[in-house]
Amino acid sequence: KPVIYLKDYQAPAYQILTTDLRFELNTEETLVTSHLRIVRAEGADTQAPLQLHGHESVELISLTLDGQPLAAQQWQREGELLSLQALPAEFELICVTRIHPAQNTALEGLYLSDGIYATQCEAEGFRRITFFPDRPDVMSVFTTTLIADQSQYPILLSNGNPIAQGELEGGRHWVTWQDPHPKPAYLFALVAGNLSKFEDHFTTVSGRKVLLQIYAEAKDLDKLAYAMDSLKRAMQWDEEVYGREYDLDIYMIVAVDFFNMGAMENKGLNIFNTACVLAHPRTTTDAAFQRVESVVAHEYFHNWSGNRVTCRDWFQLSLKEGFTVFRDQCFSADMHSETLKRVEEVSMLRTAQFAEDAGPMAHPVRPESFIEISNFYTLTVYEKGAEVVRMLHTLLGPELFRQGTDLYFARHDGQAVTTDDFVQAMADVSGRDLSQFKRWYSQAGTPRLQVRDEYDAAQQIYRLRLKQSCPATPEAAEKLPFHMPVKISLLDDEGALIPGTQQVLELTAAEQVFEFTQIQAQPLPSLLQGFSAPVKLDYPYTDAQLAFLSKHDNDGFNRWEAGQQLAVRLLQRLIADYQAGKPFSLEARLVEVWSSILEDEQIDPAMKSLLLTLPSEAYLSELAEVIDPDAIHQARRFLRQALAQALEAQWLNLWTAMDSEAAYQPTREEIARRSLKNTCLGYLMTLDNAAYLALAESQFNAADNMTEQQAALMAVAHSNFSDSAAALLDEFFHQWQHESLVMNQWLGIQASDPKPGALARVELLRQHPIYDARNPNKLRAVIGTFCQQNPVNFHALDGQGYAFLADRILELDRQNPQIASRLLTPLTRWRKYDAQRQQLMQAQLQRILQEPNLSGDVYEVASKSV
Ligand code: BAL
Ligand code: ZN
Repeated sequence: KPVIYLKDYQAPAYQILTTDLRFELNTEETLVTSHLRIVRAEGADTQAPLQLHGHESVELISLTLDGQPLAAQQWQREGELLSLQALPAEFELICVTRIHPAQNTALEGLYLSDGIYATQCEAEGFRRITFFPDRPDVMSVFTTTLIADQSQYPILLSNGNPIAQGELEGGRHWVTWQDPHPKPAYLFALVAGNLSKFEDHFTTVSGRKVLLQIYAEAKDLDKLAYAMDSLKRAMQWDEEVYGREYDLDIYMIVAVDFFNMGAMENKGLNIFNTACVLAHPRTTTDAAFQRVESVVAHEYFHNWSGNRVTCRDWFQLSLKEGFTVFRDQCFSADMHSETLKRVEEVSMLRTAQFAEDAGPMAHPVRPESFIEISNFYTLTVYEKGAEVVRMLHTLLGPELFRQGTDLYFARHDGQAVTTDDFVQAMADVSGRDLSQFKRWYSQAGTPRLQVRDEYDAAQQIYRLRLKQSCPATPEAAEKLPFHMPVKISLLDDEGALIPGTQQVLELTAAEQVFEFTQIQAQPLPSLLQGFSAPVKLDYPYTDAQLAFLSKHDNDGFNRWEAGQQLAVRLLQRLIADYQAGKPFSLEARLVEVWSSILEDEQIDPAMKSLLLTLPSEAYLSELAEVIDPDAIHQARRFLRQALAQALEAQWLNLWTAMDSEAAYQPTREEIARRSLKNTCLGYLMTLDNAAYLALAESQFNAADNMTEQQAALMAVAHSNFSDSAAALLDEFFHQWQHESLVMNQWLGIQASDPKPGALARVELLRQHPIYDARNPNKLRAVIGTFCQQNPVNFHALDGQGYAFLADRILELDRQNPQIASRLLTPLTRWRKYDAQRQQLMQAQLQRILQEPNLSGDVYEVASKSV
């Protein structure tokens, strides 16, 4: 496949006014008839060909132009393009194609998920259904008729409103749907199956009553209430916070078990991975409840940020994704806690996105080129893209930002636009020059922000010297300075905010000095509050200052951050000790900090749980110059165990205090209580003490909810009590074997077990009857978890983990290239490891590249990585 460049963008020569589709769904094949009304775009060359996209799997049955079969010399099919020549300015094209959904294992286009027909058309799946200009800047009004067997497929859904239906001979029936809003093909969807539904209503701000329906298999009907509740809260939030009202009479969500992504925002008919919609206290953890809430909201918010205003081309993907992630982040923060949410977002950004930005697939938020667009549904486009929107919000303030989004939606409603258009709306309402700010969209890499300070006691002047730089990334070696909002406060020696010093410094030059006058004594700076820019901060805090800030910082995020950085330093010293062959020892300072956190009754339990959680192995790996998976694992394990031992009575007291007989509730307070209880259990279980094994088993047995049951299972399964681990895993299996999503947890807990021999255990899991190598959720639970969340085993020096992953990639590439390419990520990070591992990982990448018919997806990632 060729490389596609942003600089080559050309507006389409033809627009599609209307698209009428007719699907005849049969067991062996599906016949698709598309009837398009087409006009040449104003100003386009009269000789311009019409270019339709069609995947090689689509069989072309017939093509008719204005009622006449198309002459052979008038069309040409080459690769994915079907070009039509010598066309009138306006015409009708009828195209009949045959496709085979039952054989579609890639899960792009139309496929069967456990007997349910479903589609996934973003980014380029529609071309697997019929020939069409499959690009987001071609928008048309769709009318869709579905015909299928009535008993097997009683429910037939597509975008928009149902306008007609009827029965046919032979037990078949049909339904026609019409979507009045012009849309690109990537937002098309259909669903056919035997589904049950959960219904509700929402009355919009202008008084329109919208029918809300969530469809799932009958057995899951009791797991839909939370998604429905989340949807209604999201609809109301978008009216209140962004002034956005829903625009159809019906909003549908369908849950399917086979899905490459989390969910998809098809107009009026979202299709969801069951993992992002089903929720029930008995089978779903609190974390998964929150994920359901945020994904439901995310897809709903796309109705404006993505559907009403869409992307001109796929380089602009972050226009809708970065903005919509920012919107869903703020929604979740409003529903729960701003600080907790921010800690979660930053943790993910700093571990996974920073690693991506430092690796061979690093790309700007608005990439310049790609081979396969599905490789660019990345943390950079999504999460860093959201940080960029957040920085605009910080720079403009909430009122101007809202004026900016109002202008953006009003100006571009019904259009396909660019990230420049988004920033322009912000510039227009604020009167600010944001041209330098746009470098956040065009330059990849994580900037480094160095801060140094000096205090002039005689003049009572305090100066902060900010210096920024950005490492080279594949698209550019030299980087220009970013426009960076750096939120700060100055604290006095009691920890109180020095009046007037909380502000947003705007760093625009490579180096800049900011001066604060009338500062009566040397202050302590709290820097980058709320993580106001996605950068790596470097300021020489002492351990004592970090301990102080962890108690007194006026910013909740920075209180957490100070404790984390203190733990990071300690862990880094332990890692160095391990590498030097020195015995581990526990430093008193961390014990004191942890002890005071444990005892502090002012700290909310959710925050306490976060504060007491050590930095992850993934974050320590990201910070390391050369990743030593064994040293990182052993150091962290030692510190956890040492803290458990040093503060044993306190962990147990707190576990007891957090234990409760009360029935499960999904409230903020109860989520916090369970989280802290599980954190305490995790520490206690590191002690290899039979009394705590009994405690964990009692928590497992007493739990009326998955959050406590699963945490207890994980603690026991990963412990050295092998017999108990096996017995509990078995009990859990028998309790939940009919719940596919719970079985994913069961698989994941085993795949992430750091004890030796993990690969052999993973091989057994792959043979287990509940495993299904065609189901992306199962692949992620076993292969994804082993390769990404079990570093000490995956990176074993015998190289078998690497060979295992390469084997899986080569198998999967023929079946589902998107998932294959996604799972390849750990091998692409070889440069961060020692010479021996580098060589082993590279050898596997080379092996993959030698495969003759590699998909564009895997080829792009592997070739950019070697
Ligand atoms: N548009 C793909 C799925 C999502 O980001 O919502
Ligand atoms: Zn999205």
